[in-house]
Amino acid sequence: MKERKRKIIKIGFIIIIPLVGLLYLLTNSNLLKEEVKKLTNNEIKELKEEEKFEITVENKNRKTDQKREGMVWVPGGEFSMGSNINDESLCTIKGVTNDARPIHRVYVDGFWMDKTEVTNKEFAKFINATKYITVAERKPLQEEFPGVPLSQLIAGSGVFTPTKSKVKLDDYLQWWKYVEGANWRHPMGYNSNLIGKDNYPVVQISFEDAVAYAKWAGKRLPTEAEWEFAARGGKTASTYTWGSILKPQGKFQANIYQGQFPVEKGDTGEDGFVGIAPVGQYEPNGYGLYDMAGNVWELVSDWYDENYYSQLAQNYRVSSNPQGPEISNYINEPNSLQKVHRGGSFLCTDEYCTRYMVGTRGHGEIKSSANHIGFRCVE
Ligand SMILES: [Ca+2]
Repeated sequence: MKERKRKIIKIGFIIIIPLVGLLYLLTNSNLLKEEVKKLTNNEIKELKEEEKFEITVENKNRKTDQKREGMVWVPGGEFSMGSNINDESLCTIKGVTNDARPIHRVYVDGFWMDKTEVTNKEFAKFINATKYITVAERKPLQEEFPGVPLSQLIAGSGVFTPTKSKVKLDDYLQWWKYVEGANWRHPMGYNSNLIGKDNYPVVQISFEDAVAYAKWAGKRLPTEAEWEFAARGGKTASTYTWGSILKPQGKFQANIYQGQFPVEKGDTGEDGFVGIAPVGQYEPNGYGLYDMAGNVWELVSDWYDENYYSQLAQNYRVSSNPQGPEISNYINEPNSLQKVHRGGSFLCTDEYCTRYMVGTRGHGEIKSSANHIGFRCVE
């Protein structure tokens, strides 16, 4: 069983860790049998040779007529999307950031966006009003996971569990555990709670939970293109949401991870926080948005397809309001339905998974959740 899990998931989970997705992977889903058009290696090489960032051109129609509480106006416009960062040092997997290439030209309309990730306090209002039950709180059904023994069908979610000693960073199951009873109310399991954490981002949220919240709030999730336009804050080609230097004047700009990963007491909290932080603790970006890098990953509406950027670059000079591919396509887990996640988390380190770099991408299984994944909304 353990060997099978390792074999099936060895690459994708290192990026996002969809632990509930483990259950899905052990079933024989045939949901993704459709052929997706693939570029040849030569075509991809040509696209990459041409790739470059061009200047961001914002729309002029800045809305000032009406304000939205807790939101800022993102003007939209035309920008260069993606990343050409050398992948060798990221996530210890060669080629892992090729999904963010080539850099391609995209236009998005303007939109309102939440200044911060949705907090526990905000999510609690939604739960109180609707009595909604999140995916992690539901007992997985036998018909959903026909290959999984009944004893393993327990409600829970993924929790980062530091290792006792230094480990090789090639198997995330060493530090990610499926914990019974872990959900948004108990992010680390039964023994954890939200006391004093009203202003922390809600976590242990799966895609459908985020969509349900957004609908209740009269909002929606951003597309991946909207998210990246917003995260760049009007800047062109910068590596981070705040610029091109990780620590300008020696000052951290986001809650990420310093120290030995993923060891117990390894997180030194040099940036001010060991583990997750309340929202809005660092300077906002050019649009007044907080925490677009680090703290928690953010769910967006697009399906994940590692070749999507190549397809857009091949088909359009400028892709207008791209909504993502029609269905997910991830070669390492062809039977897993994956959504895009963006921004990295408090667990991202320069040693492992530097996805706080603004153009890079993450992804995770649609039903899964973990204690480093949250979201924010747009309208
Ligand atoms: Ca930190």
